[in-house]
Amino acid sequence: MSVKSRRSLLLASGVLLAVAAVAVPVVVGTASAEPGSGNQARIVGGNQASLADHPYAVFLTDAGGNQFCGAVIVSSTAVATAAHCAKAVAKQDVRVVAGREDKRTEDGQVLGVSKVWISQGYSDPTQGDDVAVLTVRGQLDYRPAKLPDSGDAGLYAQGTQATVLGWGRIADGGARSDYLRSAEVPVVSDSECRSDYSVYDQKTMVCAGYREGGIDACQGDSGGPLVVGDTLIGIVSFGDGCGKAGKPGVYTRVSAYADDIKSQARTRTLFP
Ligand code: 4AZ
Repeated sequence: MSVKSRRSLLLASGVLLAVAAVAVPVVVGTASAEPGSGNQARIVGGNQASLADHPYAVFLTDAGGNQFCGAVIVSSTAVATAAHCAKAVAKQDVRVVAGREDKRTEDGQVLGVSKVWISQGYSDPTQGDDVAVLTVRGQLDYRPAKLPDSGDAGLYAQGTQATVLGWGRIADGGARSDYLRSAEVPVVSDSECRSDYSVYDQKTMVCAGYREGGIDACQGDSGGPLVVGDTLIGIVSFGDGCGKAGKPGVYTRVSAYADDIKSQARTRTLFP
């Protein structure tokens, strides 16, 4: 593996470290690097997003209440997240927090986890298969995201504008966000992402971001949704830093796992 690949690997394991430190990510933006101007600039200070628009966006905390990852509601009993998030904290210590835009409040609901499914073959975010489904104890009261079907292949076309959501860092190495944030990022072509990341695998990953950087997911956003409308096309997985030119965010390609996620979303545990 190249030095760069190893660097990505280290970065990808940042979330695990972040759990110990206190979660990280969120959506990043720097004024200088922003394409165009106008409303894009609002992401800089943190483009606050509304759960009324994205009710399926949830976050994960450890037993101490520290947010360490994002996740996305896929049914009344399940959330999808990144495999590296599901492995970061023991099942009995994970809490799913839904309906809470501002981490400092007690809004919404906090549910434990009765079952963890991790994609077979997962070893590290840079190797793909970075997806997991958590079955919750009880019922989620918020609307799920839609999963892509065969008719949604076009959503992965280069230039499709997608929305990434999270409570992670608002700058590389910066502070976590208390509020849900969102950013609009275009899908990057497979050929471009392959030249940006030697580890890129177009079957299991999809990239999104601007060539010039500036708008991106960051540590703590891992596991959270990349949507087009209400359709989940990606799950925040890894990247070389946040918002760096030529280093778009890498997401789990949800279409490759939609059947697995759907079957897990139907899971009912009799004695959770
Ligand atoms: C992380 O460490 C992470 N810029 C998540 C997303 C990105 C980079 C790092 C994408 O969780």
